[in-house]
Formats: sequence, structure tokens, C-alpha cells
Amino acid sequence: MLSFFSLTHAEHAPSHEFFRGQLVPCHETPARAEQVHQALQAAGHRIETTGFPDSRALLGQVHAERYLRFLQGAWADWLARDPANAARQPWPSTWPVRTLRSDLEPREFSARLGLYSFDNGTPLSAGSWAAAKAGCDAALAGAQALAGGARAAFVASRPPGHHAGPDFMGGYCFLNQAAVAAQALRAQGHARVAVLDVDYHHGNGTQAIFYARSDVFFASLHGDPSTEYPFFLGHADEEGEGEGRGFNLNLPLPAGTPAERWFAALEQACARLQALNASALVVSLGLDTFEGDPISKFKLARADFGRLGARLAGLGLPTLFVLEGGYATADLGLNAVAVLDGFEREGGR
Ligand code: OKP
Ligand code: ZN
Repeated sequence: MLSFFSLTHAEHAPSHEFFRGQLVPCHETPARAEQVHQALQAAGHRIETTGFPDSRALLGQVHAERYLRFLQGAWADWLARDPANAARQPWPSTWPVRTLRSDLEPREFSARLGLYSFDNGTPLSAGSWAAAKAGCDAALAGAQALAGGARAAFVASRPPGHHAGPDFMGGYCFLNQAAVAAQALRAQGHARVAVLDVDYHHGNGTQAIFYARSDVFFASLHGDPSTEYPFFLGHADEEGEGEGRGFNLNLPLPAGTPAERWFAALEQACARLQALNASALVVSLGLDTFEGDPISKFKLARADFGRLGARLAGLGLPTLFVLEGGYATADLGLNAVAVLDGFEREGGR
């Protein structure tokens, strides 16, 4: 399958994250993308690494301008506070929760970081903007490949994007590559685009971006937010609002869910997606549903990823896969390739 991979991903390389009460080495690392790149090459997939179009105009359609301005300048602002910050990671510490104002942007850097974050789990480094933006450019390149007649394409981007909402980062995510791809497909003339999120974690950012819209249907299979990150969105009663009512489908599953039950939920999502007549599909391809994932609790095996790809090919839609999570790094490339090969085996090219 034609794949889009920007080497710029490596510029996002923070060292530590908060995890279960401690600072630990980041789970979301450059090595993840390197594994995917190698596995794609080894499996003979065609990979484009340069010459991607500029997604800046589309970014303004899925994210707020003041958030984009903040994110693009964040590392320079952090250094301006103290040159020694080059060797430190910034963390938010104050958030505008209920009763506090989020309409005003404070001048203080850490306060702005809190305004634009929903967790302290999203470490920023010097090249975070560049890496996330390159992922969006790759997503636009993938969408253009579909417009050019490709049946499917894979955007091998990192950091992931599905927790990034209109004006916030979180869950290792800064810019929402899948949302950019969906917006690009809309602009190409697809009247309705479906985003299917199969990452272990609910794609709260993507849901938020499209919640009031009927032109982009969002469906997600994920760990039940009553016990799983991101905790505060992803319940089954979230069905969309206004125009978007009926165009959001959450299928939360308990931690520990085995493959058969997961595939039964996938059938529900596929049935809805077909009933709504989407003409293009974006798959937020999180591979942290893998049985060996260190931070997630579903039980999919490598062969299940092939089955997933084959099932999605059966939908018969132009399909853009966008990499999200997956932290069993040594297995990540083979799991990604299993999805793509399963798709192609079933007739998707
Ligand atoms: C990103 B993606 C918070 C730690 C929680 C968040 C996991 C983010 C997963 N201190 N970890 O959906 O794979
Ligand atoms: Zn995840």
C-alpha cells in the first residue's frame, strides 16, 4: 500500500512523561515510527517521504488559530523564559476547569500551556510542532493520493493526533492528523466522510472537532472511559449534537475485552457507517489494542490485525489509514503491516 512517512517525526523527542505517579521514559518515541518504516520497507510497500503539500489552511479548519499560534511558538516561548530550559520539559500545572475563564489567554507560558492542554501527559520538545505539522502534511498527501485514484493509503505519522481537539493538546497528541485528512476529503467533494477510530483510547479530540457536524461521521471502539484514559469522554450516550445528532457512535468496551467481542463491536460500527452512506473512510489506526501493549488492555493478536484490514477492505470505500497509538514498539511495524496486507488481500489496493 502506498505509504506517507515524514522523517521530521524524529524532531518530536521528549524524554519523560508522568505515568502512574512517576516520571518515566516516554512510551511514544521516535523508535515507533522507525519500526513502522522498516516493516513497510521489508514488506515491499511503496513509501513517500518528501514533497508533501502544506496542510496549514486545513489546520485552520480543524483547530483554533490562537491554539495553532501558541503551539507553533511554544518551544521558543519556553526558551525565552530561560535559556537553560533547552534541557528541560515544560509541564502545565494550572488548568481552566469549571468556573475559570478560558476566553482570555494569559501571558505567562505555563498558564497558556495549561489553557491549551487537558492533561499533563503530553510532553513537548523542540520539534513537536514540526513533527505534528509534518504528520498533517503527510495526511493531506494521503488524501490527495485517494483523490488521484488510489484505493487506499497509509499515513505513518507520529506523534498521534486523535486526542487533539479544536484548541487543546493531550494524550501525546498536538494536531489531529485524522481530522485534517477527513477535512481534506470533504474538500475534494466527498459529501460524507467516516472516521473510524480503532485505537484503544477514545479519540476525544476527533469527536469534539466533528460533534456538531453531519458531514463527518465519527465512530470509535475503545476502552470504557469509566476506567480508561481519557476518562472524560467516550461514553455510549454521546451521539452528536445539533446537525451532528446521530453522527457520533461510541462503542466502549471493558478493559480485558477479547478479540471476538471487539470484532462484534467493529461490526456495529461498520453497519452504521454503511447505513450513513459515507463515500470515504479515514481509519484512526491505533495498534495499542495489541495483547502485548504496555499501557492498554485489549487482547488482539497479530492475526487479528490482518482480519481488521480485510474487514475494512470489505466496506469498499477509498480508505486512508492514519497511525495513532501502539506502544509495543518491537511489534508495531509488523502489526501495522498486518492491517495493510489484510486490506490488500481482500481486494483493497
Ligand atoms: C495516546 B493514544 C497521563 C498518562 C496517561 C495517556 C495515554 C495516551 C494514549 N499522565 N497516558 O491514544 O494511543
Ligand atoms: Zn491509544
